Amino acid sequence: MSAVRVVVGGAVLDRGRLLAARRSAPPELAGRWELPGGKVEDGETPEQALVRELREELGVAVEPLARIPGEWPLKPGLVLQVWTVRLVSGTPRPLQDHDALRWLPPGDEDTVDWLDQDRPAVAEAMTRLVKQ
Ligand code: 9L3
Ligand code: MG
Repeated sequence: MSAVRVVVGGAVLDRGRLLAARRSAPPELAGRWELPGGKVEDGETPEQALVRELREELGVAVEPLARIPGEWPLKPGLVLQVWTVRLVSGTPRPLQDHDALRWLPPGDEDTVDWLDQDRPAVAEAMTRLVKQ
């Protein structure tokens, strides 16, 4: 039995808005919106994976800020953890796995069709945005 694999998601907060990314793959998830990120690789910390994934997927440098408490099962053996992150450099572009990006101000979080597992962390990220 291998340990549960962690998928990290980044709640990118910038200028009072939260970044939402629309998946282009796999087919069963295409069109749904998520906090960008992906699987932690062997030998990586979750924070390192987050920095790598957001560089690969969006072409930006980010700094993890804080873990959003909680853990959300994705499928057997895979759980989602989420960190708030700040943009250090670059402008996010959908380089891989996404075909659209949106910056959502507080109140607009329900205007995109989030993946179910992302919704609790999105709600919490929005409350942190308001307090920023
Ligand atoms: N997933 C769910 N919410 C997220 C992320 C980044 C990922 N915020 C799910 C979608 C896939 C799995 O985790 O089933 C692996 O993600 P990826 O490596 O395809 O991004
Ligand atoms: Mg990904």
